[in-house]
Amino acid sequence: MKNNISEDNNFRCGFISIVGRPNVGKSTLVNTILKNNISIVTRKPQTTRNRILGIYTRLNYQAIFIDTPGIHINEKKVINKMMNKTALNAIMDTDLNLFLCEANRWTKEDEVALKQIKKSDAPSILLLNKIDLISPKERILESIAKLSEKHKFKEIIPICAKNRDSLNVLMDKIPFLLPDSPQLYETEMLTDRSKPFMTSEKIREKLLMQLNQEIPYGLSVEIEKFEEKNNAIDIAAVIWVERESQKGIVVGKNGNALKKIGSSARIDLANYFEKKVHLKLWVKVKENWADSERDLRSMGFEI
Ligand SMILES: Nc1nc2c(ncn2[C@@H]2O[C@H](COP(=O)(O)OP(=O)(O)OP(=O)(O)O)[C@@H](O)[C@H]2O)c(=O)[nH]1
Ligand SMILES: [Mg+2]
Repeated sequence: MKNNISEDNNFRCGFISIVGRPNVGKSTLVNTILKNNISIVTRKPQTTRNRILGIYTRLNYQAIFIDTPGIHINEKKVINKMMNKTALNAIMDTDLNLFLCEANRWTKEDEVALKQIKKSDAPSILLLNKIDLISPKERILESIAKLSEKHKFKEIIPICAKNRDSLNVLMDKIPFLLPDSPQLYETEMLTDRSKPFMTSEKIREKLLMQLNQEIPYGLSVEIEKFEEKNNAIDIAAVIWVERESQKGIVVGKNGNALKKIGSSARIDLANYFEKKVHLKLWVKVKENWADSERDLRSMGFEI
């Protein structure tokens, strides 16, 4: 065992799955806890597509947060089934579930997500997120009363995932909810995901942010080159679309849309990696890739 991994007998370490319907703030919560943007966040539902670990290490414990895709209804394509399965696997194989919902909104999809939570043997804490949007604040108490009847939650905690200060109540409880176990990941590690994966996600984030309607859901980003030098990183990436007609929209008039996406991705990546970034983007068509298990596998999705 490497000497920067604790072998202390009193150490606690475990997995904490963050689950809920799309758009409730799961990735925001992981990023705020870790003080690092390891998981992409947008205003659009179904942003996260994979299981992403956020590793939080303290002197006597290591909490391994699992960010998951939002559990959703209308599984239109294989990718949707894969996303829901990823979330369910995280629920079933964990030490603790953090079940997120919006404090002022309970939908059919929340109900579906709760049904999955009920299948887990692990305890679940209900987090009522986005309390900053609630006024008057007494309304939070009404939500707590209503939701406490739905399941035997270990705790119900109102939070604002965007603001770390509001997470104190939750973070104080975390170490006590983890099993006795040696440290699993090295102290410096923040995520299990590779730099090329983070890069493809940050490019996809810009696509999601800048393109409207349905198109972003038909997009995937594959890194073809990731060469890190002393002061710079050379990156080449392919943006896969599902149909020829989508290609024109992503590229835009005179290539303007793609230029804008490339430039905001480059700035973000340079900040994230703290290096100069050279970024080349191509748009290619792979017919209906999101509905093909084979294509999804070849693009690195875990099915
Ligand atoms: N006002 C407010 N907005 C929030 C809060 N937490 C998250 N958001 C916003 O909610 C939107 C969705 O956040 P995400 O973190 O991407 O949500 P998610 O649950 O990971 O979504 P999926 O990956 O699609 O399942 C973003 O616009 C966030 O900025 C919060 O505490 N308050
Ligand atoms: Mg997310």
